[in-house]
Amino acid sequence: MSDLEKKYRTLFISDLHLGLGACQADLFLEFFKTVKAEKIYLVGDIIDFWRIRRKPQWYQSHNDVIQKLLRRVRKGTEMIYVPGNHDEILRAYCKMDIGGIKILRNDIHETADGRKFLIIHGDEFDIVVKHARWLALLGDWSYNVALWLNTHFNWIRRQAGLEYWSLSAYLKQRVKQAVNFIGEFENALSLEAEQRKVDGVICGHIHQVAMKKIDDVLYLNTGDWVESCTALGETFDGKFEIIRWVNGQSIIERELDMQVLPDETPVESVAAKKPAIEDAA
Ligand SMILES: [Mn+2]
Repeated sequence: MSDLEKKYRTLFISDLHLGLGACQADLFLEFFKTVKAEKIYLVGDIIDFWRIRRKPQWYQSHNDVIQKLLRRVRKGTEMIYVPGNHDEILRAYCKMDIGGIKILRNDIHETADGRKFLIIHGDEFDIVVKHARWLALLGDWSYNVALWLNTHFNWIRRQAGLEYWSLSAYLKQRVKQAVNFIGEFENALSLEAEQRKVDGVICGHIHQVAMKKIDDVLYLNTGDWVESCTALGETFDGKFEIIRWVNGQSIIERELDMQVLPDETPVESVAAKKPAIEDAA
């Protein structure tokens, strides 16, 4: 059994949506057995309180997930919970320690190689993303107004008994525009990292796993456990890995593999790798 375990310095998980029928809790449990970590970040939407409030779909496997997480804490794993919009109720308890899990509104994580990453769920930028084109025309101040609105607009909606407006839900309804919105989301989060003078951002929310360089920032998205079954790991040398749980095993995409950018590759080595006859395939 133990030879199946992989140990990470840090593990990042988001968008489990416990309490939602579509939550892949069983697959998560399978995956979780195979990994260990010194520190685990829960990057929001772990418990789907919206769903629970209306029509809970809570299964034994959902209890098991919570118990397995708490068990790791008891065994010495440091655990930090950065709530998202579906578990925003926990945002009222920031800086509290619940069962050994520390709740933070957002955080800065330092990797083993000394880089700093902003840890944030990402829904904070929903309104900014939806109106990105207008905001670009209106200038800098409008960006801050939109961030402010994002909190208050949804507070008003909640008072009116309406659902939280969320980008991720919106994306699913507007498939054709989804690609644009994902791009805008990634840009907004990267800009935030840049403004906070950190090396990158680790977020969730849009259920789109990613590891990409945007300008000087490394944008990382943990994905989700509703559709894609993905997580993010930091190795002991401070590099990131996207982990996709597919057919009972982890398919890994390493940060080291994406480091070689075309314009940094010496011309000779490109030429050397290129087959003589290009249309051979
Ligand atoms: Mn979310």
